[in-house]
Amino acid sequence: MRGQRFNRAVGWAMAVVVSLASAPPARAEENKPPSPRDRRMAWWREARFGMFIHWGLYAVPAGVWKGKKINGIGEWIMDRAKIPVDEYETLVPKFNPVRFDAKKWVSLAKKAGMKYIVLTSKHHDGFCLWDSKLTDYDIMATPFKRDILKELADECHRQKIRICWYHSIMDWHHPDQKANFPKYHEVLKGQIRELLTGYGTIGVMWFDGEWIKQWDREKGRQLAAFCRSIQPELVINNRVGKRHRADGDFGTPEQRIPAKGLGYDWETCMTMNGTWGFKTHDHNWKPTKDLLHKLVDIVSKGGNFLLNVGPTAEGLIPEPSVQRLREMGTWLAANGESVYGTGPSAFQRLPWGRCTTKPGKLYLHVFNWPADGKLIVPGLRSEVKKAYLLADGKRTALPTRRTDAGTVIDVPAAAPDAIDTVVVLEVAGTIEIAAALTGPRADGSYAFAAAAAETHGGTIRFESDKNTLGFWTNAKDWARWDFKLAKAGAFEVRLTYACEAGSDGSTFTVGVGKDLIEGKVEATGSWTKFTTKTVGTIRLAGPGPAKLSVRAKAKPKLAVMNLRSIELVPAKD
Ligand code: FHN
Repeated sequence: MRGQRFNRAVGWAMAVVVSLASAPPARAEENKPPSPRDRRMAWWREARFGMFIHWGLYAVPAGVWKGKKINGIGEWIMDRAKIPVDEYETLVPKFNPVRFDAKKWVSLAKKAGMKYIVLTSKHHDGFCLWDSKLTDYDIMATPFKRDILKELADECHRQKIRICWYHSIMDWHHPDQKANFPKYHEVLKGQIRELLTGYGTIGVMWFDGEWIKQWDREKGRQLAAFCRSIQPELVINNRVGKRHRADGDFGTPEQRIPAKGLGYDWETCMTMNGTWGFKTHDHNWKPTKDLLHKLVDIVSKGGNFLLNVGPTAEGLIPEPSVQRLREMGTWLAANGESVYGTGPSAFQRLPWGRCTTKPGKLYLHVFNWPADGKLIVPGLRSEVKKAYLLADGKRTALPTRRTDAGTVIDVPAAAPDAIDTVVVLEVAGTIEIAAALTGPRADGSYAFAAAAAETHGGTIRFESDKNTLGFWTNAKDWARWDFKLAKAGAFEVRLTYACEAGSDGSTFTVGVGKDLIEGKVEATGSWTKFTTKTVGTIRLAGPGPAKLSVRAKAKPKLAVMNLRSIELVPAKD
C-alpha cells in the first residue's frame, strides 16, 4: 500500500470554524417554538428503532485468517490478526457482493419496524463503500464497481426510511492519520462532504473511532458545525467528540442498556450475536424474545435501539438475523403504538415488565403474565379512564380498580402475547406516579406532598392547579405515601390544608400502620386558604420502609378537606 497501489487521497483546504453550543439546549417547553435541536431530533425520538449495518472488506475473511479463527469482533480482524496494510489490501479484489440487493435490505428493515438505517461508509480499516474522489481504496477498486451507498440511499429515499452514515475517524489504512494528522483531517472532512452532498438528505452522521489521541472535543465541535453547514438538520452522535453528554445530539451506550435513562437523548447499539462484522463461526444469536425485551426496556427508559446486522461478503444478511427481524416486525406491527414516539415512565420498577408513555396513556408491557389474572400497577396515582389490550382492535374495556397494592386490572387468564402483551391505560389528565420512597430531610423531618400521594377511591384526586388533594367527598377514599423511616422516634404530625366554613368538622386519622392519631378539620376560610395545623404526636417504630396514610372517619358535610401536605417533625423530648 505504501504508495504504489492506492494513491493517497489529496485533501483540500477547508476551514469552517463555527462555535456550537457545547451543551444541548433544554428541550422546548410547552407553547414555545421547538429549539433547533428539538426540531431536528423530532423524527429520531419518534423512530425509536433502527438498523445498524457493519459491512466491508472484513466480511471476506469473516473471522478467519490463514485458516485460523480470530477472536473478537469481525470488523477488527485487521487489528486482531495483525494483518499488515498491504496484505489486508489483497481483500479488495475478493470483495464482490453480487447478491447485494438494496431493495431487499431496506424492505427487511421496514418490515422489522425499523425507521432508520446506519451503514458503515468507512470503518476503521479505511475502506470506503462509496465511490470517493479522495481515494482509490474504495468500492470502485473491487470487481463490484457499484456505489453501495448510492444504491442504499436511493432505496431508502424511495421507501421513506432515513439513511444514515457511520464513519470512523480512526483510519488504520491512511498513513497520514498517524504521520500527518492535519492532512488526514482534510481528507476526513472532504470525504464527509462527499457523504453529505452526494446521497440526498442524511438522517444521522454516526461517528466512531474518536478515541484516537489526535482527536479532541474541539475538533468534534468543529466537525459537527462543518456537517451542519452542509445539512443543517443533520443529527450527530456524541462520538463526533469524545462521547461526552455535551458532544453531539445523543449518547451512544454500546452493547449495554443503562440501568435508568440518561436524562438526555441516547441510543443503545447492539449486535444480534457477538460481532458487528460478519463472522462465519459466531452463532451466538440472541433470541427474538430477548431482542424485543431489550427494545422495550430501552424505550421505557427514553432511548433508541440501533440493532446490528453484519452482511456476508456476497451481500446477504445472515438468515438468523432475517428471522429475528421478521419476528420483531410482526410484534411491532401489532404493538408499535407502544414504542414509536413514546417516552419513558417514572415507575422505579415494575415486577412484571416495563411501561412506555404518551400523553394521557400508559403502555404496560407485560413480560410476566399474572397467574391470577390481576395485573397490579403500584404507585399509579392517575385516575384510569379505560384499560384495554393494545392488540385488541375492539379495545374491549378491562375492569380496573384501586386497592392498597395499587391499580388492579383484570386481564385474560392467559397472556395473549407470550413475549410482551401490551395493556393500555388511558388516564385523566397528566400521568401521576408516586415518587420513589421519600427519605428524611436534613432536620430529620419528612414531607409528604399531595403530588406524591397515592390516592385510593373514586373521588379524591390531585388537583395540580391548587397543588392539593381535593374532591375528597367520599369518606371511604384515602391517601398514602410510601417512605423510608430512617429511625424510630416520636413525631409531631402537621397537616397543611384548606376547608371552607360550613364543611369543617370532619374527623380523620393519620399515621403509620397502627400508630395513628385522630384529628378534626377546622375551617380555614375557603377551599384555597391553606393553613398548617399540628394534629398531635405519634411514635413510630423503625427504621425501614413505611406507609403513611390519612383516612376520613365519617362522611363529610361536603368534602373532608383540601390536603396540600403532611409533615412528620421530630418531637422535642
Ligand atoms: O470499534 C468499533 C466497533 O468495531 C463497532 O463499530 C462499534 C459499534 O458501535 N463501535 C466501535 C467500538 O466502540
